[in-house]
Amino acid sequence: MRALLNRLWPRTGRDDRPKPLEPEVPVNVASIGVARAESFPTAGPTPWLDRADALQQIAARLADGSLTEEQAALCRKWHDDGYIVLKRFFPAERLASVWAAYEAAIADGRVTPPPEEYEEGMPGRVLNPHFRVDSVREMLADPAMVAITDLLFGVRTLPFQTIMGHKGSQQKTHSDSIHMTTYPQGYLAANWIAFEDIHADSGPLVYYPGSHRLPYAYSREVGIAIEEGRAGYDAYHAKYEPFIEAAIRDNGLQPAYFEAEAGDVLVWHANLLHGGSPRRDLRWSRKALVCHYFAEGCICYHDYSGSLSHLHLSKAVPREQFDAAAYLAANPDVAAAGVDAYQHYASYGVTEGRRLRPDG
Ligand SMILES: O=C(O)CCC(=O)C(=O)O
Ligand SMILES: [Fe+2]
Repeated sequence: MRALLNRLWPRTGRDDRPKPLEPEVPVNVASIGVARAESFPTAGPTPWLDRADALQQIAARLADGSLTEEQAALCRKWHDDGYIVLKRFFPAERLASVWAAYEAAIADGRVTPPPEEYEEGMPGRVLNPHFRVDSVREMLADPAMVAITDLLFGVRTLPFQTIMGHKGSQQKTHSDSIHMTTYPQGYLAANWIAFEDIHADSGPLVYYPGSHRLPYAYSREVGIAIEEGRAGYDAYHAKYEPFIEAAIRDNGLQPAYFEAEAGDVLVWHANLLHGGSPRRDLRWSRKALVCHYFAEGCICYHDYSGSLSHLHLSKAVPREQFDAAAYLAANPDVAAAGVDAYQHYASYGVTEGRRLRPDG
């Protein structure tokens, strides 16, 4: 699959990539006090594969040669079901080396799994290990992977957040839109990478094909006040989770389980319902990395707590004072990825504490 994709998207440089998103109604992040869905205009653009004419658009792009058959098939699947599966996308050697680097980072204390009841060889899930482990960051920013998210949104996408873990999360069914919300709506995608063959009893990822077409359910829709969202997750469990369970029941949605082979990737839509199914046999591990991407140019926030993403809160050096050559010299992986230096810096270099110059 990966070889196929590399042929589909040869690395000819960043100029091949689509442009960043341009919101129809621009919003200045500095003017947003409480970042909840209702604080933003109801304005597009809607992602191209969520529009009513998406299938005609796919056919037209296929006909004019701007999409290959393989790309068109991925786009149709995304439109119809709200997810795609990329079989054997990452080869075994890559998985092994990234996992070994992650384990080494746990062993030497660079990465600290949350304290929880100890299970032999199975520490808890770690948020954003890519801040500390280079090979995880490279996997998040993998050009073939980002080419897929670029295709699905038709605009340039940026790697954003990672979660890595040894075992099933048993996380209740949800849409990521309440946790990683975008303005305009719908410009978030996640990919779930299996690091081993996933056993049916390990608590595989569960997802509901077609659920991406349900109306987005934000805190407002489920009656969670801003004070409740800021106080912790009680209201989430009491109001959001039952709301989603009822939506599944009322719409007759059927679960599917990602019983993946090592290296398979499932990419899900911003509004696809998913979670971690119950671990039926606690002896099975479920090694995986989840990577989240959003469209460059959108505003990313946390509807539940009403806060802007860390990406918008940083005190970044303005573009006029930024020395791109020095930044690329200090960060060779960014230079190798061929991305715009300032965009990289502003979007996540700041929060990762990247150096601006080789000497400082
Ligand atoms: O891995 C899982 O069980 C669920 C992960 C998830 O929901 C997420 O990362 O958004
Ligand atoms: Fe999620």
